[in-house]
Amino acid sequence: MKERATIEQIAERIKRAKSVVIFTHMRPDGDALGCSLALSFALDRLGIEHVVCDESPLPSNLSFMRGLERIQKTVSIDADLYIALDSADSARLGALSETFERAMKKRIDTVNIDHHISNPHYAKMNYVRTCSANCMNVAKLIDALGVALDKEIAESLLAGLLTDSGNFSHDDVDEECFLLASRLVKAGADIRSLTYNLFKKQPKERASLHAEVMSKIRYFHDDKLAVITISLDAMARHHADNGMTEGFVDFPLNVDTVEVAASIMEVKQGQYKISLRSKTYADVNRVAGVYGGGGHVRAAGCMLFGELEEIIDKLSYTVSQYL
Ligand SMILES: [Mn+2]
Repeated sequence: MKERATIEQIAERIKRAKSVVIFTHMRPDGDALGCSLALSFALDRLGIEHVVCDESPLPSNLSFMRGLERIQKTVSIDADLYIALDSADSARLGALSETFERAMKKRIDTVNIDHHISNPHYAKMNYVRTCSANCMNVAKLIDALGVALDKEIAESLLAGLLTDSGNFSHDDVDEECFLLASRLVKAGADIRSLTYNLFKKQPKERASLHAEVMSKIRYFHDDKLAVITISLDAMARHHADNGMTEGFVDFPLNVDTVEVAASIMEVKQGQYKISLRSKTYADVNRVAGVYGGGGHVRAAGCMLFGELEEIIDKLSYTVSQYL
């Protein structure tokens, strides 16, 4: 039942569909929304009835994306084709995974288009190709459907490509990324506004909290470890909420001498959430592991309990073992 399919075979199946449901993963990011909306715009051009479904509330930082209003929480049409995009397994669809799994047993065809190497080919037709962003796979599909790139499609695809390639900075960025970006810009995508919305825009509360936190970076071990602390008191004074500290830890990591950066965020009195990043060699997954946390070699986290200065001492000692 579970087959590999070519993009052309999937395009043919879509053209024969009476109606389609497009699914993407829970807590969607720019790539998930970008490739889903781009395919939705392409199906509009072909006059194919469809809906786009995602179980999660849409992230406020992506509210600038065009077409978000078409995303529904549940399947409202009787479709003969279900397409999952950017979802490494069907469980990633969250509450909608049951709907997708059930379709496999009914007479509804399922398609899985993804770029994660771990994807187990969970649909009837599967196109899994490792690349920077799933928008690169969906761009191929839109080409195979014979739909020309226009501004709406191009901006959706470029939002995804920028997001998952880390603004063209990750290891897997290759010639194909730039060739696609070039086509998307030619088709009318506004790279300046996309880059601003995805990577630079912030509320003033975040800017002032950022300034205070970064003015107090502490360095240890010949400036190879940098530590920032974010207290509940500072959050309250700047009227900031938790989501606003996203990305704070990258700032001390970019200091030229620093190999490991740690952000220590107060969750409640005596409890701190630690985020760790490393630049080139230190394994912060193992640092976090010492305290029951984990993650990846370059990015990991854990929870620590106690008094702040004791926590900094402990953490600093543990990090020194990996520097
Ligand atoms: Mn992705």
